[in-house]
Amino acid sequence: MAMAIPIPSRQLFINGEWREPVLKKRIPIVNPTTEEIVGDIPAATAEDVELAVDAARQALSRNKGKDWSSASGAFRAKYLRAIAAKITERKSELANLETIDCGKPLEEAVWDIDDVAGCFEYYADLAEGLDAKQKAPVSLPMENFKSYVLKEPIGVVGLITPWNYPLLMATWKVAPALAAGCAAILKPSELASVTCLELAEVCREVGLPPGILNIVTGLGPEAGAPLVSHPHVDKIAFTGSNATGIRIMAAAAPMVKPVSLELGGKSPIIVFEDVDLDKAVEWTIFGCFWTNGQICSATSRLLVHESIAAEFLERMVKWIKNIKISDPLEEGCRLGPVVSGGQYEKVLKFISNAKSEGATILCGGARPEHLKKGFFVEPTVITDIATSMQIWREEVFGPVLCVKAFSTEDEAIELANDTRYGLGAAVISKDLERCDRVSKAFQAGIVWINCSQPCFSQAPWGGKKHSGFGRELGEWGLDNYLSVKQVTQYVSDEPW
Ligand code: TXE
Repeated sequence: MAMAIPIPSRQLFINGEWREPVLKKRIPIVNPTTEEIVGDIPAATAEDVELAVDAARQALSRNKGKDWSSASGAFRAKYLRAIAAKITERKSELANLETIDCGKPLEEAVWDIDDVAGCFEYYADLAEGLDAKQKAPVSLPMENFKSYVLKEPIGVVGLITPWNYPLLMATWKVAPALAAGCAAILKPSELASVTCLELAEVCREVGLPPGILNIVTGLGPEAGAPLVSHPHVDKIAFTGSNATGIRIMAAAAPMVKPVSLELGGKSPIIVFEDVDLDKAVEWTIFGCFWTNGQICSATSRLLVHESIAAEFLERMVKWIKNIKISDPLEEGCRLGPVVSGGQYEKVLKFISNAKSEGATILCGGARPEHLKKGFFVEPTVITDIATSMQIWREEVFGPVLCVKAFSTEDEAIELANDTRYGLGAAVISKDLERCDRVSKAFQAGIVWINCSQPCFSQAPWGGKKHSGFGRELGEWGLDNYLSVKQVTQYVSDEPW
């Protein structure tokens, strides 16, 4: 088993320096595996947010012409690559910290940190590519005019992130924002900020110009809300709950401040009758129980064809019984604790509500008997579900899979789309024409065929309906932080 490493004691990161919060408050860090307090993080308030926004503003107006936003993309790319290199250098330490902080299996945390480095590298490439795309001509129908487009950084951006992939979700925002030439203030989740504070240390070590990335940890209403309502923050990018997303959108509205929102989901996975059963079982389990079920795109509603449903469920339950649930630092662990006591209570409440509404708990549904401490919930499969039940309609954000059988493709699609959310959706079938039809019919921003959850920095990520709007990753992720300026010139000597 890997040894837990001590959590570094950090301050807020403002203007390239560590800075104690003005009100000197701190928030304890609880290890979800042991329920012990293992450190604390600084708790920023509006006073600290003010300093961070000011630092970001100044960073963009310093050395006009040679500053971060007007320098070449190649200049910014050097820093992004240096950050990626440092992160790779510290990979095992960062993964260990992530596991202690949020409870995800160490092996998964290692993959996350690899993805973090990869994402910084990817946006370094796109930053370089931006240089060639400046002054992109627009063809006009009149010869006496010529027009081109400038892509300019939006300015100072506020990035508010969740706890399920603490450093990776921060990176999905920080890397493109910096690549675009913005200055950023990152507000990670108070439930898992440790690795984001280490990102601050990485930025300090690589000599990122002061004020370009500021990191203010703290509670949502105390540190997040002032960022949203600050008149000098030009854009907010948010990943988190639907309720908080709505609050953020409302708070940004009076300033006509752009927001991009990624708000979770209740994603379906459709398994047709022609599948290889074991492969389909594996993807279904991976799609729902990966990261302890705490994934915004988790395919947590299984729709399985009635002709294979009984056999499929039998194999799935057998498979689930072999999932190793343990201290996430232990080798081979596949399921650790959920992130906090609050989340643990919430998940168990969802399960007990499902029971009282008449659903059947096919397996799991409680704390594993062999673990007396920690916020552990067994992988849970629920059947006999009516579409009116809470468990079918609301995001659980824990290891809980809902199952319904279907008889026709149309019925499967109708059930799949029977949700206010629209983030991910998966279809498993050997009939690729059918997969194609179903992909088009899904009301979702991300569709997986014959898999569930793989995610690449190059492909767009985001949802429809109540799952939010705006796309992260890929070129779309960079566009999130750029504004488009049309420049049109009259080029004729003739009078107009
Ligand atoms: O989320 P919040 P929480 C879902 C999941 C989970 C539930 C609650 O169902 O059980 O949300 O988790 C900051 N102004 N998801 O409470 O509140 C907050 O500090 C500005 C799905 O952690 O949405 C944190 O940094 N910011 C999700 C971030 O918002 C505010 C991932 C997310 O917290 C704020 C996480 C405010 N008024 C939870 N209030 C996904 N889509 O992946 C809070 N915050």
